[in-house]
Amino acid sequence: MQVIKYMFQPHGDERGQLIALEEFNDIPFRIKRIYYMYDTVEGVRRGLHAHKSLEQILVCINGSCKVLLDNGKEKKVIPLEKPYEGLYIANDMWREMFDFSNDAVLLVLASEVYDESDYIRNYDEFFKMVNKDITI
Ligand code: T46
Repeated sequence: MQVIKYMFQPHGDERGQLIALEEFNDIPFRIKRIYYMYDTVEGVRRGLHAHKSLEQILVCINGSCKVLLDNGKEKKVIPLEKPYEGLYIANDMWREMFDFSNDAVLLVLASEVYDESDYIRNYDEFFKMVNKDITI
């Protein structure tokens, strides 16, 4: 599995850091939605679904968390601990976010507006979909 992590360019000076993200320049899709999660309760696991067509970039702009990516063949855990790192998640990828620090703020840039019908929340359904070319 290829993990795509963007390293955004901080515009730092004596006052501190600033990161600017532009669609199609820094982000490989049109940004139709931004959301973020914070005050995540200790021990909680979020996500646990895939998307049919949504693409996203996750940035832990404060604190840290981990993301499990699963393409139905391989799983990888990616730590997010820097505000200049962006994890790209394509569609057809099962994701789980966990190990949130108390101060974690996880920002998500999304290619589409919210649409519940784009979610695949059943792992067996996801697994069959991504492995449909494999006959057992
Ligand atoms: C994803 C991961 C990384 C909305 O009303 N609008 C929105 O844009 C979103 C994202 C959520 N919601 C509502 C739906 C639920 O009632 O907020 C509630 C929590 O959403 P959800 O349980 O889907 O949150 P996560 O953290 O499990 O998943 C979210 C995204 O939904 C998902 O697309 O890839 O973050």
